[in-house]
Formats: sequence, structure tokens, C-alpha cells
Amino acid sequence: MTVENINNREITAWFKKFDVDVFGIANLSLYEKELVGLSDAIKDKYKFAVSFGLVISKGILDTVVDGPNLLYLHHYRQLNYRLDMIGYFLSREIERKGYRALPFAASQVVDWKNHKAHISHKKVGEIAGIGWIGRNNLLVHPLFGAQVRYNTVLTDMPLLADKPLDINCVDCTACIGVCPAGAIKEEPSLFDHLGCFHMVTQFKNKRNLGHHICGICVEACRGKR
Ligand code: B12
Repeated sequence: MTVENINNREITAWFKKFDVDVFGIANLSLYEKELVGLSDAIKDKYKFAVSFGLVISKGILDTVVDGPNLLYLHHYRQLNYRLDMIGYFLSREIERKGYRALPFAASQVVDWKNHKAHISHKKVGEIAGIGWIGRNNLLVHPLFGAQVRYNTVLTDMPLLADKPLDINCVDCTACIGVCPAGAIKEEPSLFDHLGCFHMVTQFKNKRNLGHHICGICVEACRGKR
């Protein structure tokens, strides 16, 4: 068995131990974007991006009827916290084996003008074969739909990368009619980013949430749940 095979097995066992619902390995050279706010030299140090996600509680999503509420806000924050912890512990595990690892934040904006984080978890997840970018502009998993939150760890540990999936939303349009901003269109590239942002800003201010959240298109995108 190759060292790559052994490392893949160990990472899989590690994720199972931490009750991580979905994960995959992306070849970082397929991620053509910059790492926002970080030097290019950093990207050169790492060959792989490990993508991992936690499924959002169905019960919580059932309460998201006309937009976000305090329960959804709390759940959102707890999942982000757990995703950050998993990133930290996975990185420590990789470093103990003598390799480099760089954990990111589940939800941290570093460039508010352009709404960008250091790295796009959706794009990484897509390259890692976890799902596809749907009409709702979210990473859609074949089983869990968009009801997963993600994080990413970069590493130089030798691994076998997964391949992107060759599927998409096909004729599912469940998210189009429910979007309160009318931001979701039949054609995925026509997603109205600004309309979505204005709506989540309204929710943040009017519902006193302190975070740009919504959850309506997430609730509608159920996969096979
Ligand atoms: C900033 C941000 C926002 C902003 C703006 C989003 C935007 N314009 O992308 C606001 C506040 C509006 C927002 C809203 C929401 N967000 Co938000 N947000 C983020 C955050 C922190 C950064 C995203 C980012 O950098 N965007 C910049 C753009 C350029 O990148 P992108 O759209 O992510 O990636 C695309 C491009 O980069 C491109 N791309 C990248 N490389 C390449 C290479 C090539 C060759 C090509 C062609 C394209 C390409 O493809 C990517 C996929 O389309 C991420 C966390 C993270 N670090 O990823 C969460 C995240 C995207 N948000 C998430 C969610 C769930 C939401 C909300 C539903 C709110 C909520 N939680 O209730 C809404 C609805 C969003 C929607 N339907 O699109 C989840 C998505 C989970 C999923 N299953 O997809 C993330 C990943 C957080 C997480 N930890 O899970 N969000």
C-alpha cells in the first residue's frame, strides 16, 4: 500500500471518529483563485485542500419558515465553532505526523467590499467531489443538498485527491420560488449576489441577529433527506 493510501485511510478514520458527515480531498492546483489576504508563497507550500462539512439539523431548518430566527443563528454559530475546532485538531494531527497544515475559519470575511474569505469552501468542496454549485449558488451534496456547512484545511501531506462529480441540479427548481429576494434564477450564472446580500442585511438588522444569514434556500435544498 502506498503512503498516499495509508494517509487517506487515516484521515477517513479520523473524520469518522469526530463524527464529520462529509469530506473529500481537492487537488489545490485546480483552485485557480488567489488566497485572499495571504501571499502566493503560501499556496505554493500546499498541494491538497481537505474539505469537510457538518449537516445542519433538520429540526432547526424546520423552524426557518419566513427567514432566520434566534435558534437558527445559534445553530449556525455552533456549527461554525465545531468546524473551526475540527480544522484545528485535524491540523495538529497532520503536524504531529511531520507535515504542514493550514486551517481556515468556517465563516470569516476578510474582504467586505468584495464579500470574500481567504478561500472559498464551496469551490474547494466542488473540486473535492463533494457536490456541485447549484442554482442557489450553494454547494449541493447529492444526499444532503445544501444543508451542510463547510470548512477547509490545506496540507502538503501526500494524499489521493478525489475527482469533481459530473452531476448538477438537473430539473430541480425548489429554491427558485422560495427566495425572498428573487435572487435565484433558472440559469445558475444569473444568481443575483447583490439582491441576496441586501436581503440578508435586512434580516440582520430587522431581526437583530448581528450576522448576514437567511436559511430559506438552504431549507428548500434537501437532497435526499
Ligand atoms: C462572504 C460570504 C457570504 C456573503 C456573500 C456571498 C458571496 N457573494 O459569495 C453573504 C453575506 C451575502 C453570504 C450569504 C450567505 N451565505 Co455565505 N459565506 C460567505 C463566505 C464567508 C465567503 C465566500 C466567498 O469568499 N465568496 C467569494 C466568491 C467569489 O466565492 P464563492 O462564491 O464562495 O466561490 C465561487 C467563486 O470563487 C468561483 N471560483 C473559485 N475558483 C474558481 C475557479 C474557476 C476556474 C472558476 C470558473 C470559478 C471559481 O466558484 C465558486 C463557487 O461558485 C463563505 C465561507 C467561505 N470561506 O467560503 C460563506 C458560505 C459561502 N456561506 C454559506 C451560506 C450557507 C450562506 C447563506 C445561506 C446564509 C446562511 N448561513 O443562512 C447565505 C446565502 C448565500 C447564497 N445563496 O449564495 C455557506 C455555504 C454552504 C453551502 N452548502 O454551500 C458558506 C460556505 C459558509 C460555510 N462555512 O459553510 N455569504
